[in-house]
Amino acid sequence: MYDLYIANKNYSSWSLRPWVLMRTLDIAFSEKLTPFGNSTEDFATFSPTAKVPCLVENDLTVWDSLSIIEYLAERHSGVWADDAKARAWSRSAAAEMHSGFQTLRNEHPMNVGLRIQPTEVGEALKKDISRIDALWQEGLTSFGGPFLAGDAFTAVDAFFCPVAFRFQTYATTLSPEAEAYKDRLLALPAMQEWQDAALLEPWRDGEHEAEAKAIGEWLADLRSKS
Ligand SMILES: N[C@@H](CCC(=O)N[C@@H](CS)C(=O)NCC(=O)O)C(=O)O
Repeated sequence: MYDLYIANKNYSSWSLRPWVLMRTLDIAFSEKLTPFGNSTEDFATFSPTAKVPCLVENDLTVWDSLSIIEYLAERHSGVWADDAKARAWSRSAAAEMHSGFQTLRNEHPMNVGLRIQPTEVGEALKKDISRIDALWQEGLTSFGGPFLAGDAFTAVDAFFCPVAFRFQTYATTLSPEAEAYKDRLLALPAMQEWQDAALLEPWRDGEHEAEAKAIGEWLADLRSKS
């Protein structure tokens, strides 16, 4: 049995990747959630980088969302597409997401429960959004959809699940194809489960909240008040 260490579902975009993949592929795990804000030392008790996500299986610790997903791919079918071309494309797109889109990460952080009207969307952010839109259209067109690498949800979709929450929060304008794909990700049972849990979380992390306040007008805060 795996232990998957994650942080708040409302904020932790990196945690969502392996979580949504494991849930959707029915890979059993025990969730270990440590909220932000206690101290990073908490994360250091289970993670060598003091960051989440982190996967533990017996005496083996695997850290970083990309290596967790590759570890799972060695042990479970369906993590990446069966078709070699779709698999190569998926790894390229996932790698691009893993190491890029810094402006999107910084300026439109994941905050599942908020709906925000951004004060401004600068050129660098527009460039990140339009590249993601183009990537999504390319995957859907090349491999036939409804997911990026074909008819099944795989790791490349998991890499973009946090982006779907970001686009929902900031009502990002997308092409019709990308909009439909975003809605498809948001409607997945695992994404609904993550969102429902995020909305019920009682914790508010000062740094994440201040970051969200600076972005623009809060149109709605759907998180539980208690
Ligand atoms: N590249 C890492 C990034 C992990 C990461 O930055 N995680 C954030 C949470 S979403 C974290 O643990 N932050 C705590 C900190 O930086 O102290 C991955 O893919 O797992």
